Amino acid sequence: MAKEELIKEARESLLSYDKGKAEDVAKRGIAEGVSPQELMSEGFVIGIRELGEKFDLGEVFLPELMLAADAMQAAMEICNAALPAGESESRGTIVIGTVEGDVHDIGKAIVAAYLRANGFEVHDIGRDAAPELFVEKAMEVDANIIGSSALLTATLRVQGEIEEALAEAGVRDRFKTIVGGAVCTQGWADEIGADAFAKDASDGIRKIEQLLDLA
Ligand code: B12
Repeated sequence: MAKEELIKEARESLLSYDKGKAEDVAKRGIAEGVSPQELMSEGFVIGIRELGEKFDLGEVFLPELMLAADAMQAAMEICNAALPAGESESRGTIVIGTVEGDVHDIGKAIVAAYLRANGFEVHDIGRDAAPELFVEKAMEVDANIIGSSALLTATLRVQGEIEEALAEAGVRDRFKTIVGGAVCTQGWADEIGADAFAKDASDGIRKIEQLLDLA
């Protein structure tokens, strides 16, 4: 089957909240040589965003969104498992999580998987993570980078609280910070004093490489 057709099917599987179809198309896509990155970014990610727009317009409701998110997660696991293995020597250590009050973790999981595939050591602290947890984990693993994800207007401020928690602990200079998520912008990163903003996973890799002088 043509690549375009598989990618279209990936998108449609989420628009019809069909987990079985999503898993099936992810497996078939990979078996037929479509890159897992492309299947995600051109297929599943576009599908879930289209559904978000429909949710915004009141055309679909939370139960459907939850079903689609479940399907997306299943497909993402299949795609992530097919990503090439990273280099054996770590290129840098990253602590990543979704901020307190926010349960959206699909984007964060994609970024974590891309980072691993690009040779970084990743410590994923999950979702609904308090600012102090980002700081503690970063100190514990002697991270180079702290990455936070926020998808709600109401939880964006927590990314600023991470900056404050780092300053309060007297360790702001020890780490570089990067922020992302649907409602996050470069302007917001500048406002809170984060070192970088990334609009998607590939941009995240690029920005992290720049922050660590690897680019
Ligand atoms: C799926 C989804 C859900 C799922 C989440 C499941 C899960 N496990 O993640 C469920 C159904 C649980 C959900 C719940 C809610 N949701 Co919701 N959800 C979405 C939806 C449709 C897609 C999000 C997604 O997964 N996108 C795909 C991923 C791949 O994209 P992404 O997250 O943006 O990540 C990419 C980049 O942003 C970037 N990135 C992200 N994080 C990071 C971090 C770093 C460090 C870097 C470098 C890069 C990076 O790279 C990623 C990969 O390319 C969005 C719509 C949208 N346009 O985003 C709404 C959306 C975010 N939700 C919304 C809302 C309102 C809610 C609820 C409040 C609904 C309710 N009434 O209860 C609850 C919130 C619960 C909570 N406390 O968190 C609103 C937020 C509006 C706002 N401005 O605040 C949105 C925008 C929908 C809408 N248009 O109204 N949601």
